Amino acid sequence: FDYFQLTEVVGGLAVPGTIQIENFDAGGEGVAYHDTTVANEGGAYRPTERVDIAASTGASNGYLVGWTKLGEWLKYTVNVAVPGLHIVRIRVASLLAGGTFHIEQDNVNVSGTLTVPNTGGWFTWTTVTGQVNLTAGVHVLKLVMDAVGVTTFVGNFDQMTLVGPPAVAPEARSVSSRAIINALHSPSAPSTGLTRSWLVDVRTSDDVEPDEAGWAAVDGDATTAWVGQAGAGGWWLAMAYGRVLSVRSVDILFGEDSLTNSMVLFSEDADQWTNLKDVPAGSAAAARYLWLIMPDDGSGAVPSLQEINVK
Ligand SMILES: [Ca+2]
Ligand SMILES: [Ca+2]
Ligand SMILES: [Ca+2]
Repeated sequence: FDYFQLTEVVGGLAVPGTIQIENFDAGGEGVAYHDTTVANEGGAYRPTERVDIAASTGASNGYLVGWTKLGEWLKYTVNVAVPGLHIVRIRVASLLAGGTFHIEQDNVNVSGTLTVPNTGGWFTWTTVTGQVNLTAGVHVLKLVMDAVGVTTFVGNFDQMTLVGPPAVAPEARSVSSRAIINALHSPSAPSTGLTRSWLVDVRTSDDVEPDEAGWAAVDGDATTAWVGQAGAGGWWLAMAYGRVLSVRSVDILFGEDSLTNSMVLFSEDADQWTNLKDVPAGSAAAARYLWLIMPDDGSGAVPSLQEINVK
């Protein structure tokens, strides 16, 4: 056995960040988790806990939580850095159609119903994506199993990644104060995107103020790129425009070896965000803010964004 060494997590697991499902809180049955069978059915990692953990080479950290049944739950004490919308990505697997689950913060359902799809195998992983609105500070997240699938289990769970909102919400700034930017984004300049001239602010997860690096991803020059600094949990790049735009597509030119798994959210107020992929084909999104999110895929790759074209 690889015996689990519980290291005290001062202030909770970091959010944004990635949480291994097998790293649920200490405290045992009824306190840190509820599991319907006394044994750890997989026998791995934390053999004295009831939670069913299996060693699996394809799972992040080498372990998964399986044998998940109706009513079971797991708690994670977390420290949320920035309040607001977070993208949650849960890595799951199921031989056939799985069941449903949800995520609570301090016993309030914040995710709505999430479903484990048929991934074709117990060790064939996919990522289920949802949105959760979180309160900042030290709180308890709870992963709750709601219904089993045809397999009689909810599914296998590997890890959960939470990507946070921009620490500083993008705000419209005067283009005129940025001579170079103004030139690059002037309506008369060559432009592949109709909205380039309205772009007034770019912020990134590098959290540098003022954050000029992100402009390399929108300067109309594919030879320059924003390369995200190495970090845990994921990266984001937020763009603010001087007015509400009609956005039909966002084309992203990635650099070599870039992380490419990304999601684009849009908003009129930088408060309520909608996934661009949820906009029906042929329709336009009313967007003043765009928020590109790239979760860490564990491969060591970082995002390299040569150009983002909004059309
Ligand atoms: Ca058990
Ligand atoms: Ca179980
Ligand atoms: Ca894991």
